[in-house]
Amino acid sequence: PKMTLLANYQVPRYLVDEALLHFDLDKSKTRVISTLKMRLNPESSAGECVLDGESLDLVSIKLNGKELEETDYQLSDKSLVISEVPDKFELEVITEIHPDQNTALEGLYHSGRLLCTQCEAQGFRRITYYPDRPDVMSIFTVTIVADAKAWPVMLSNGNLEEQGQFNDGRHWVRWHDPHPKPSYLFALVAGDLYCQQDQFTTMSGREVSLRIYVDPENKHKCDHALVSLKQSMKWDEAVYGREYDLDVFMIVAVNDFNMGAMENKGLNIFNAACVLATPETATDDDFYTIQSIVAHEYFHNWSGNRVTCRDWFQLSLKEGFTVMRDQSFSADLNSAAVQRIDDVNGLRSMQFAEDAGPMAHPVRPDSYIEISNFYTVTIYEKGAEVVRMIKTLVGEEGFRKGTDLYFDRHDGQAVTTDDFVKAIEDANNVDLSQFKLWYEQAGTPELSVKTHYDPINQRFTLTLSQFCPATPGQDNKADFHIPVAVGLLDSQGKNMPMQLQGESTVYDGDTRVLSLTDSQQQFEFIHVSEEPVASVLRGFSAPVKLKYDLSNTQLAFLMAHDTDSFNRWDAGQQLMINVLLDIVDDIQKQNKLAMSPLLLSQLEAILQDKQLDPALIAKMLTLPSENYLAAQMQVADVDAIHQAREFAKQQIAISLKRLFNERYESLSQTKKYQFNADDMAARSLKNLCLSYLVASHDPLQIQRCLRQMKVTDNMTELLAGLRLMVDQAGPEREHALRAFYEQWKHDRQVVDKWLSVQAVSKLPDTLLRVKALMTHEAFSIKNPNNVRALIGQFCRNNPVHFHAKDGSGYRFLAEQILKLDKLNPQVAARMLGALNSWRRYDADRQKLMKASLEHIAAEKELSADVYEIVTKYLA
Ligand code: DPP
Ligand code: ZN
Repeated sequence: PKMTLLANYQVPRYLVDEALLHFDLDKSKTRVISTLKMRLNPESSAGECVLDGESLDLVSIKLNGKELEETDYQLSDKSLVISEVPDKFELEVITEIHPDQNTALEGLYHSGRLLCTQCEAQGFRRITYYPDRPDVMSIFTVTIVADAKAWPVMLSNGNLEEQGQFNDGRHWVRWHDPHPKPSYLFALVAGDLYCQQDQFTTMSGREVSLRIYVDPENKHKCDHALVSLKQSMKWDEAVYGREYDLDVFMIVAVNDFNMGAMENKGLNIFNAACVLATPETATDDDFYTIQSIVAHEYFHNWSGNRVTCRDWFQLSLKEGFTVMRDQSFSADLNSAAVQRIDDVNGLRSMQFAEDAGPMAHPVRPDSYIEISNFYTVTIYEKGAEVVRMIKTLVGEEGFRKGTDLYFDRHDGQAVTTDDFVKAIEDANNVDLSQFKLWYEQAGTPELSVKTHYDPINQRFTLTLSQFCPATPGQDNKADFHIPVAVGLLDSQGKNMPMQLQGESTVYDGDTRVLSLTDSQQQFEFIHVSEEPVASVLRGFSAPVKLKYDLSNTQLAFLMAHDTDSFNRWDAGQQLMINVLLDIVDDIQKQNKLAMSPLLLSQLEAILQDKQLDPALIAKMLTLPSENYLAAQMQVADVDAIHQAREFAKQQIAISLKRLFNERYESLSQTKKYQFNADDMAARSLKNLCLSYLVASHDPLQIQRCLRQMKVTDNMTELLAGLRLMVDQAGPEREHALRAFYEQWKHDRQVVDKWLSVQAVSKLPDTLLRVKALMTHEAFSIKNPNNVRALIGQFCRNNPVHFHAKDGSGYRFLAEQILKLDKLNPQVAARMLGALNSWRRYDADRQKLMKASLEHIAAEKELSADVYEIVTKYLA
């Protein structure tokens, strides 16, 4: 497989002004007639015309109406090259494809009872020969012909222009999308689908018809997504001034889907799990995620579709920006503090690991072998942080001015991250040239903080310094421009006035943003009447690792008093990490274990706080995950971490049992399920209390858990109960699992949860169970959601069993990857991520993991997807 380099970018030689596609749809053999109106790009010069194409049966080619001879073109398994073309021409290519044999789920494929497409990034070339790159934008008109009984609904992008019947039982439709778009945004869906409709009136008064298409058995599951869609449309008008631009907006739910969802113009296609929900079948987390994914895909209509990417190295142009937009949407509609905590938690546990490992790459990468491997947490989540920092630097209003200019200047174009930054600079008259290193340099910078208080002169000095470790291909890093939000707290926990040396007035506000641009800088605060505790990196103002040696007492102080809710939570997390790592140390030294009374008293105070949002209480009482703890150690000791966390959890449970009990009972009054911030907060705290009560190892609490499962009206509480039950060996566990399955076996979304909870069980026979479940009727290795629920959860979220000392977890993963690679390379490559941090474990485990990686690498016919990752891991 070969490497593609950003440095080799060249403009396309031929452009496509119009693409007329005709589909004769059939499950096993679909005929595609593509008529392209092409011309020489004025920025290029004439030469051979290269079209991408993979897994296609070529039937015929006509150039300006004349059939081409085999000597006029060269065909390979990746392209069709026509040696000579005029400057302006019409090309007609007929191909045949086989949707029911497409297990990779790229291009046109068959899923359940429907046919659908996935074209991002390079799936369109599996439908027809085409310059399949995002900087070729064309106007698409799509005609679909198929048997009317088998395929009653036939959809594509844009507006429906015409439709009709033939008298042989077939029917046809024609869709026209007036907005020029790259091929990756093309979509087609056909099937016997139920449609739920609604309406939205845009800010300029246009009526848009909203439609969600689902399998008929899911017709009761569309309400939440429709509400979310209307919320998104309204929010994008209010916050970014962006209005929708077609008469219809459609969403289709599909059971077999590699990603979460796809923003095809006017026709979003969703993984069913990311759109369908009822209180009985989906948890609060599902409702929350669905709201944000519906928003994300909708927001792409501007950040991605109207203004798209020049090439795939610019992927974060649309993804980073759009994630940042969906995160602010969720923060506005729900609890901003909880949203920030969850975003940062995800970033630290996933992206920091990626940035510290063998696949580390910049937000704008400069090379790839397989672009599908770059739909990463770095492109998405770190990319979102980078855009968020820009907003922090230019302020809310300045950011809006910048995005207005960006959308205005580049509407209908395929552009770069440089163009994005330039628009913000031009609108605000600022220089972001140093800041742009965030796009170019990989790795997580470390931000070190030192403080000094001079009581005589009442001066407080904050010394900030930065360092970024080397990453593959980047040994030396230049200094970043890091926005550091700080506040100073007095001994009462009140924010103190801030005035820097050289400033004539006191800063107006509790938090101010300092810009660190050198490797080390001092910030001198004057008129500081007592020694403060500095609250640094408030709201997590930059994606860095904070090195700030606060004592446990100072952390406890911030945990109790910081007015920045993110930093308040984070101080608690740091305190927990300190305590847990001490316990790990005691385990390694075989010392007697003890729980920190300081942490216990802090947790007690939080649990008793009646003013604090219950959702925040739940977050503050949640111990850092085993994976995140592992990332804090030089050599990750999986078993000791597990033991330490279990020990701490039990100690907290026993000490605070009365309070957990009271809170649980007070939150238990039965109330019909509603998805709103208050009720969600109450359920999250209630379930957290239950998990601690069960951790106290009091058998009565198991009964309480079973009772919750019995009386509840919603999946949030039912699943929380089941999750706790799967860690309890015995007949009650088996009964609970069986009953759950019997009740829900008709529902794929729920069955995936049933698979997941079993995959993350702490009980010793978990791997055997997982293997057995792979032969269960509920599991198919061809379904990505099944694979992620069972294999993915086991390998990523069950560290003690995945990292079993005998290597059984690693061998299991390798075996599954080799099997999956033959079916679906994207899913196979994703699963490999579980071995990303393999060099951070002890020598024995490293050896075993390496052996599994080598076993995979030895396979002769690996996909480019798996090949790229496995060779980078072993490099
Ligand atoms: N469907 C993916 C997303 O929306 C890729 N564009 O992020
Ligand atoms: Zn996206």
